[in-house]
Amino acid sequence: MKTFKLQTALAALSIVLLLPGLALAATPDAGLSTVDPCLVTCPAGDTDFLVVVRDAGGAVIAGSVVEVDFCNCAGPQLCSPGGSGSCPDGTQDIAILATNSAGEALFHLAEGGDGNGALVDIRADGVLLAQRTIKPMDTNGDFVADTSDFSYSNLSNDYNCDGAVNFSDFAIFGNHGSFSHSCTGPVDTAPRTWGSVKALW
Ligand SMILES: [Ca+2]
Ligand SMILES: [Ca+2]
Repeated sequence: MKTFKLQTALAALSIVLLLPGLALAATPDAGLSTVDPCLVTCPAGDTDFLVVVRDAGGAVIAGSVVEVDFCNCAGPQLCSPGGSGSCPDGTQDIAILATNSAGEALFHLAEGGDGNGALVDIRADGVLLAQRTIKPMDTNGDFVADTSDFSYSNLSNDYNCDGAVNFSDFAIFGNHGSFSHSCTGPVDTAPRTWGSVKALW
């Protein structure tokens, strides 16, 4: 009898443990998920781009695989050796990160160039959440942000995405371009396996 009770208890416990798994299988909802309105990048990878993934009920999804996909942009965009995913042209220009328990994926995208205005796709578990154009500190694509990259006539320098380039944008740019920020390391934003960490050494 005791064995039966133990088995019953273990079965009930298994069901409880499986419930969070059911939540992980929820489908991301583009309308209720949140994607930062501005995709601001710097080769040094010291800007933030936040994605919060929610399902159709508005609940956050933990463990959702979020992709920031630069494949529509011609040529390499992410600092060498690139992101976690490959594009059809062979570049490693897809950054991948899983959401935490709050449904958040916070990217620090080490990137150069404005992608010629091409749209960057942001997906979660394969669902397209939004598209953004790049607002890069390095507008001329030499993977260095310096004073040659800012112009009041270039909308790529609109770092607060208000539709105009003015001193507010220059103030943001100054924290990067004034210091000649360049690529400082791998851009890979996905959690590394021990094997890939060892491969770096
Ligand atoms: Ca540059
Ligand atoms: Ca602006």
